[in-house]
Amino acid sequence: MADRFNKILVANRGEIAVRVIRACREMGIASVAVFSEADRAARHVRLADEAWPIGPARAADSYLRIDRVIEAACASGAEAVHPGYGFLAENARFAQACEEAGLVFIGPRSETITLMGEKTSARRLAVAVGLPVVPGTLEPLADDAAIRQEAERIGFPLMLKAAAGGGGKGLRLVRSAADLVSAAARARSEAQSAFGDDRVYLEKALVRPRHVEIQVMADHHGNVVHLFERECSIQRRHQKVVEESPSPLLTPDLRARMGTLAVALVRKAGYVNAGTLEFLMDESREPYFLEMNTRLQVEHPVTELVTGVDLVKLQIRIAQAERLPFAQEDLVQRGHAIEGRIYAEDPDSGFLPSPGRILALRVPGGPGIRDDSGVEDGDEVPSHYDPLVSKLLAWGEDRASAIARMRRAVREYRVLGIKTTLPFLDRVLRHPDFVAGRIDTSFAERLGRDSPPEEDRPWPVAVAAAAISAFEQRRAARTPSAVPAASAWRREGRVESTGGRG
Ligand code: MV4
Repeated sequence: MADRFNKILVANRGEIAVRVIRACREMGIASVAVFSEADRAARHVRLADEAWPIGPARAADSYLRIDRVIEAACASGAEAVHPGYGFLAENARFAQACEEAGLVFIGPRSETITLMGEKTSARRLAVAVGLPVVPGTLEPLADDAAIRQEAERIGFPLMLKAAAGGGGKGLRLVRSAADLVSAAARARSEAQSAFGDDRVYLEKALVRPRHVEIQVMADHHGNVVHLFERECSIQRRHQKVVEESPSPLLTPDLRARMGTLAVALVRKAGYVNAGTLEFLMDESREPYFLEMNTRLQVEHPVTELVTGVDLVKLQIRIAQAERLPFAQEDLVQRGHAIEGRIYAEDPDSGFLPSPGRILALRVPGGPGIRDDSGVEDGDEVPSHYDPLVSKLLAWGEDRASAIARMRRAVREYRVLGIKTTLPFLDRVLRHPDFVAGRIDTSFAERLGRDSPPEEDRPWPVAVAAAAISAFEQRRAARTPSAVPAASAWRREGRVESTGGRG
């Protein structure tokens, strides 16, 4: 077995940097934060054992600078680097730069990142192990003639996708042959500017699909397990809003089948560490493999809550060349977990970013609640980065109790100073279609377009004004918990208990 790490550099910011630093602390490993000029006083910087500046606020000049992150890692004496998600997490050149600098990249090998980053090579691998893929091409298409020919074979509607893509970038729905060539030109130029690679391929378009993903974990000794699924259909503009496990849609049989196939792909790829296989499901619940994400995902805590496995600690142990401490048969999904993402965005103004200073913060707690946050009271939410500020999670014995806890916690949450998506989460959690599990990838888009009915608004303007004024009085007086604040909270409690549906 390789030596245990003494020090890990966390190449990220916000809630995920906090999450990794916490895991390090629990394992007795020193943590090194890196920070941009906008993040000098950020929570991840305050929580880490040491912190190194890596450049100006712009991510391209700091968190995306491979040279500066590697330099900080070497200078600090860290033995390993945790990339979190986003930024450099799926950048094969970064993983390679770590390998070359003698640093352990906490994730898969750089060649595996390259293999999965090329969507058509991931599809070819999936086909080779018998995973169902959406009908389409297994190679990028050379020119318009090839695109036309393949499109006729596959049939419309279809999706044009960037070979180097992933997420929503370089994605184009094409409804008919008439739109094909112009759509291809746009997809190519979008892919070129986003990935520096203009290759595209085709897939048959699934209508109103559902998005289900399988978490996998593999060690360096050939042991591979899956940790069941996460349902991620509630997204808007390719931003997930609510995730849960188990998926209300999967049967035990389908779950086992998808898990077994996921494990087969991981083995075939020689994949190591944490990964996620994305699937789309059509109305007949037929799953189709889409792509593999070679990182820890934002929504990993829902898997942690139902399996009891700390995925970040497990990632670190695997990177230390330890063996998986359990076999597939030891894993069970217990109860139900739901995550709601809290973004610094204003749902009442088309989800415009809402950076600024957090003037007051009350984080919910109590039975079954977890809050993974990158901020504290008084912190600044910079405008330069992803607007995700926190993830609120609830665990319950079944889906109904998880929903009830989540609803309770969302209304306990108070954020003053910035707008957040908490009111939108409240609406999702109370929507009859969500409660019934009738969700597909168009659910949140539709909900986000409609303005909420007046009686559904959880925090009337007058109550918010009272809370702000109470907060300001409290701050001026420098006395803890003055009476007006307490009564404002109490009044809202009454509104909730008499006004809510369901
Ligand atoms: C699709 C699709 C329909 N058919 N592929 C969007 C993100 C990327 N990972 C894959 N995406 C999609 N691929 C085929 N063949 C629809 C989407 C899609 C989507 C998928 C999951 C969740 C939300 C979505 C929103 C729009 C489009």
